Formats: sequence, structure tokens, C-alpha cells
Amino acid sequence: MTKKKQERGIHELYAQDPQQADWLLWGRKVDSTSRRGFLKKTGLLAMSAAVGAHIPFWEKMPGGLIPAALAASPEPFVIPGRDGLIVHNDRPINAETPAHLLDDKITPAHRMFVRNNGIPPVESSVDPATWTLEIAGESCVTPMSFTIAQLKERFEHHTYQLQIECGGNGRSEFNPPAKGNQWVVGAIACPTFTGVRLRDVLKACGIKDDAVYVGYYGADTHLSGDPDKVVISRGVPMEKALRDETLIAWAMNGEDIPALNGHPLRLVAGGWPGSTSGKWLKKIVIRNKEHDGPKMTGQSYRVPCTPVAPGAEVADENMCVIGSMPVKSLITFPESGIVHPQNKPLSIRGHAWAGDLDVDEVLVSIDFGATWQKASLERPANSIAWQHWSADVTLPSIGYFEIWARAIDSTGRSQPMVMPGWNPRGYLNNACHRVAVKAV
Ligand SMILES: Nc1nc2c(c(=O)[nH]1)N[C@H]1C(S)=C(S)[C@@H](COP(=O)(O)O)O[C@H]1N2
Ligand SMILES: [Mo]
Repeated sequence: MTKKKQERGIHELYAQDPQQADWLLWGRKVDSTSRRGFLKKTGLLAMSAAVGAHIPFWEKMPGGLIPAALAASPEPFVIPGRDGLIVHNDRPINAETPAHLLDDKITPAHRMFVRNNGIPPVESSVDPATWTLEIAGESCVTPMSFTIAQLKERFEHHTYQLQIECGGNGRSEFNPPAKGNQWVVGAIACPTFTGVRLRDVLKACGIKDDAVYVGYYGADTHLSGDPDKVVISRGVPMEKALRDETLIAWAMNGEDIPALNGHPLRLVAGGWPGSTSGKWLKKIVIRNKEHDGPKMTGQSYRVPCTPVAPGAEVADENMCVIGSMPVKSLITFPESGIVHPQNKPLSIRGHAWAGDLDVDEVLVSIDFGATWQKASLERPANSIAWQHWSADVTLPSIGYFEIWARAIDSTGRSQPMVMPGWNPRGYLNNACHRVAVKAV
């Protein structure tokens, strides 16, 4: 690899044209039917030098794929109260958690990603004692307002462990690239939330027969500074709103919700795009049509209703709103890049989740997906919590290996091994997570 190519950045090079990048860097040609990359001896030597070891399963390696050893995340940048998160943006703040720091079964607050579309309310202006939540909308029988104390007193409390994943998690891999935060894999978390059921509160206000959707409003302010502009106002269909696990929450992991994650009150619609879980929650509207607040319409949090070619432009009317998130998994141990002895079992583990569904099976591979081994998989703590998996793998020789994990949901749908269908905004990338391991 020449210096010049390195300066361009491997992601940039692959983003422009993966086949060209393969050819430039390794002289690798891709077989269009098998998708396997064919490496000549010199190319194999170049790639081995770059990843720091011979690649025993090189013949199984797909083309157009950046080796996991080189696809490593940018340097973490520290923000107060967050430990080792990768910051994509500081106004608004957007930060994700590297996979190996998501190893906890229940995500602690300091490992929870942050996705802000606007400016959060100033901490000193947030007083949980006077905070009110308004329930209104054309399909609400009796609009009402509640303080947090009234919510706590009037309705039954529930605690669930719930996954929140940004719809754009994994966007950095899309090709051609999609605009927006270049999330790698860590815009996902699964803490516990305590609050009251949205259903109980809506029922207390009365839900008209024509109700089809709810929408939320929060207390954050628009980046433009215009106090009348709404940052984001999304929602979910009635069916999701009325589920047991859909909460109006005041606590996360038994403590106040952190300021950046929505203190003092947030909606949690786990398993759906994170953008449906409104933070700094001030108002919920019951709608007689699909909610049409900012970032609900047009191309926001929507994917083409039918698959399109990479790079295609899609008219708004052919874009469909995202519901339950697709099946996905993470390898949280080991961290990508570790060194491990050959022929000695390596215990690996992680989490798997599938939106509103359960995960039925997790498989792992050490030969670029040519063969798979079944991992052991735990049941979720409750519906919409992620599930923990573990497996022992043995690396049969010295060299460079990648561990891949692939989850399959309760309807039999599997994660794709590499990229799923391209879409203009780069949502729903649920490709297999890969980590690099060098056997010595
Ligand atoms: N009021 C408000 N709610 C919001 C957002 C926001 O910018 N403002 N961002 C949404 C998006 S896009 C995501 S992915 C989640 C992220 O939740 P977190 O920051 O607690 O991780 O919050 C959602 N709720
Ligand atoms: Mo998001």
C-alpha cells in the first residue's frame, strides 16, 4: 500500500468503488457470481502485510470487503460522563459506543450512545417537580396534562429491559455512502427503563375509534435557534403504542435518565428506530392519520418500499416508514484486533436482537462465512430485550482470522453476511458484525 493511498483512508477508497479499491490495494478481482474475491499471490502478500499475518482462509474471503483489522473505528474521543464513546458530532452531540464496550448484559448509562437532532434543554431549566406531560390530538377524547408525580401516583409502574437502536446504525458501510452520522455498529443500547405504560395513560384520556397513530414532542430546541421550530416529532402506529413494553419512562437502570438521554421523561418504543423514542417528552398526540411531524415524512426514517439499485433516487411516495428493526447481533468479546494462541479455544460472546421479535439462533464463523457453528443463546429478559450468546471457537493455525456472527429471528430471517439492500438515507444496515483475531 503506498503512502498516498493510505492518506485517502480505506473507507473513502472503498466507498467510491469497492471493486476498484480491491484492485488498487490488493490486485483482487471479484467473481461476480460467487462474490468471492480472487487474490493473486502478490495481492495476498500485500493484504497479509496490512493485517499483520497470513490469512489461512483467504480463498473464502468475499471481494469488496475491508478486512475487519483495517476497518477499526476512529480514535475514541471523550465526552463528560461517557467512557470511550466515538463522537461523530458535537453540535448536536452524537456519539456511539465501540462494540467491545457494549459487553454488559444491561447497558450502563456511561456506555449508552447519544443521538441528538437538536439542542437538549439546558439542564438547569429542567425541574422534574414542575415538568408536565400533555396528552392531546384529534383522536384524544379528553386532553389532559400530568406532572411526573401524577403519572407515578395514578398508573402502575413497569420495568423492562429494552433495546434502542438508531435507524442509521451501521450507515458508514453503505455504498455509495449515505449522508448523516457515519455510525459504525455502536448506536445500540439495552438498558432497563422504568415508567408507566403509554397505553394506560392514553386510555385514561380516552382513545377515539379513529385513532391510528401517536406522535411525540420534546423540549429540545432547533439547531437554527428558532423557538417555534420543532426538532423532531415522530411516532408509532396505535398497535405499537398500546404494547405492554411501550413506556413513558422516568428512570433508566433504576436512576434518573441521564440528561443527554432525555431526563426527566422519555418515551421508549423499544425495537423500533430509536427516533420513535422521544426524549425530554412534553407532549403526546393521538392522531387519526399517520403522524406528520418533522422527520416523519419525506425520506426521513424511510426506506424504498421495494428494493432499488445502489445510488438510485427514490421519490417520496415510494418511501415507506420503518417499523420494527431487523435482526442483528454484536460480538462484544473479543475486541477486534486481539492476539490468541492457535488450537486453543477462544470464548466469544455478544448480544443479538430483532426489533419486536425474538432471536431464534446465532451462528458464528471463522472462515469468512464459508461454514457456521451454532452459538448458545439465552432467552431475553423480556420481550424486546436483547439476548446474550456465547460460543467457543478454535483457530486451526497461525494467521489472520475474522470472527463473524449471524443471528436469525423467530420468523427465520437471517442477517445478511455483508451489505443488505442499499437505501438513500443509509438505514437498517444489519450486516454481520466482524472482528479480527490474529492466531499465534
Ligand atoms: N426530543 C428528541 N427525541 C429524540 C431525538 C432527538 O433529537 N430529540 N433523537 C432520536 C433518535 S434519532 C434516536 S436514535 C434516539 C437516541 O436515544 P439516545 O440519545 O438516548 O441514545 O432518541 C430519539 N429521540
Ligand atoms: Mo436515530
